[in-house]
Amino acid sequence: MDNKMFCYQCQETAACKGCTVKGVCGKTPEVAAMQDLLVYVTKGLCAVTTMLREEGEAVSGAIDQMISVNMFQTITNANFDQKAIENRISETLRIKRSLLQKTVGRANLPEAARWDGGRDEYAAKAKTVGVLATENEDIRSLRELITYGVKGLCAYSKHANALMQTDAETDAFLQKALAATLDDKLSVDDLVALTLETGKYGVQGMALLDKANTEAYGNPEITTVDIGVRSNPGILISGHDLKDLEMLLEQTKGTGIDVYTHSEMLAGQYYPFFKKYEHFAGNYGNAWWKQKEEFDSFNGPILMTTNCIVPPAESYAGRLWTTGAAGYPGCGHIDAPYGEVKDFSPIINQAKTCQPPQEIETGTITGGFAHEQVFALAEPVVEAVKSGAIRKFVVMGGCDGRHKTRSYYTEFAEKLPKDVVILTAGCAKYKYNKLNLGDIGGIPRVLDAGQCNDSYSLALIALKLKEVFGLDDVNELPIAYNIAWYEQKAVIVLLALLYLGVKNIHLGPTLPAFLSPNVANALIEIFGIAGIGTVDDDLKLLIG
Ligand code: SF4
Ligand code: SF3
Repeated sequence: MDNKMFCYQCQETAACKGCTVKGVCGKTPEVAAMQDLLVYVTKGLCAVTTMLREEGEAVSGAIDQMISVNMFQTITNANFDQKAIENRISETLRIKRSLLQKTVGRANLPEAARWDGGRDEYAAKAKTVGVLATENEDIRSLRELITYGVKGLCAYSKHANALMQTDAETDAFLQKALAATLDDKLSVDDLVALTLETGKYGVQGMALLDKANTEAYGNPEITTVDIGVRSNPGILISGHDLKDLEMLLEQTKGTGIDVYTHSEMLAGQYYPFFKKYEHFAGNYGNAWWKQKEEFDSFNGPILMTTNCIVPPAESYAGRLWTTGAAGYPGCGHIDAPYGEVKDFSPIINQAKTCQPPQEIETGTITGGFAHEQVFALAEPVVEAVKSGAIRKFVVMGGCDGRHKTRSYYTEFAEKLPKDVVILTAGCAKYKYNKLNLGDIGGIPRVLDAGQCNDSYSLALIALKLKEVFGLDDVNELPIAYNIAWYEQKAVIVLLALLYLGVKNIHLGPTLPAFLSPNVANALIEIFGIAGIGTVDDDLKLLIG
């Protein structure tokens, strides 16, 4: 076998098996290799920090944050910049070198913790440390399931960190979990237990981010968002980082530039804090994978604060900017340490030279149904369930993607009986949020809580309903789960739902390639996880 690379971490992996020549996402073998090495040295650093904690030594917050950003950089579509990734490897090795000296038991650490090397050695080392370095396919599957869940958790931690919120327990856990994926002594059973524990910290990590977001910006509230355009030049902000949105809105005040949200940043529109900015325009476009056409017609600069970047067309590459964990070679990157203001003036100056956005849609969409807003509506919702006006809820959150098979989700939403309400979060909603599915006695049939991390809200809503209806088990609720996944944030959301005891989740459009047949069977047996079938069959199965 002569693979140029091997990556199977996302739903769009080649032939549902693995990208071996070039990523379907556009990742080159060289970038894939450096991401493999970054994951490896970060796991090595985690083995060191975990040992230090066990030996009673403190680990600084700066190191916790570095580990989260390292893992975030390797999430699908986050960072395509080989140099930036190599710099992270060098910096990680530098930090590890000094920490290693402080450990008493360093002779017992795994090879990843002790390995060191110069840049000229990175490529050769990367070849030996990728996913396929673990031979047993079940151990490999569980190691990767944990690693991908932790990547998602790191992304959410990073956003909370940007708002100066941290949770030392979650950081210690995620580092312990990454270190454990290097440990050849752990059995399949040990790794299964660690997978479930990762879900527990997934809940904790999403709770931290929810607290960070709502303390800074208020609780999301019902909001009608314009999807048309205004007449000023604009800046389009995409991704998940609300702190970046705040800084951009602050710096564009009074400049004659409007700020529009794209894809996952749509949720920024729902927070009360951002409504005071008059130049905060509507949402432009759809989910991440449509950006090639939409970024072209937007005409102004685009700021990617996180995943998901599609390799840009020449027509707008000069207008694409990145920040934080995101990166693309040749595109401008703006950053600052946590707690400091990023200087977005190069983007603002560029916007002043650009034409206003070209209109691609008109109308509005409604969202903002995170936990507090839904709790405020609890009475009519509960009444509607009791009277039978609402027969069922179906959670259709998660990710969107470019595969044609994802039209399943549009069709599923369209064909749902009129007494069923969709609960959603993440960019999966773009498959049905413009269908005008109507309302049930004033309750919209699509309740959008926000970003993928706001799946936490959906869990709180389910727990609240369980309490109101006096049920013992969350699975007794009239809620079905038909979740779409694409990248690793969806993996931590899935593990969090499993930890909360949710059963019979349908996951599509395909099951993860990184689940070995045995691991997939275990998930099916223990949790009733299933793939998707035809729309009509699944409607019968899930709705009845
Ligand atoms: Fe392939 Fe997905 Fe990995 Fe990209 S992230 S290389 S598409 S598996
Ligand atoms: Fe979307 Fe990437 Fe996953 Fe955050 S933006 S849900 S795909």
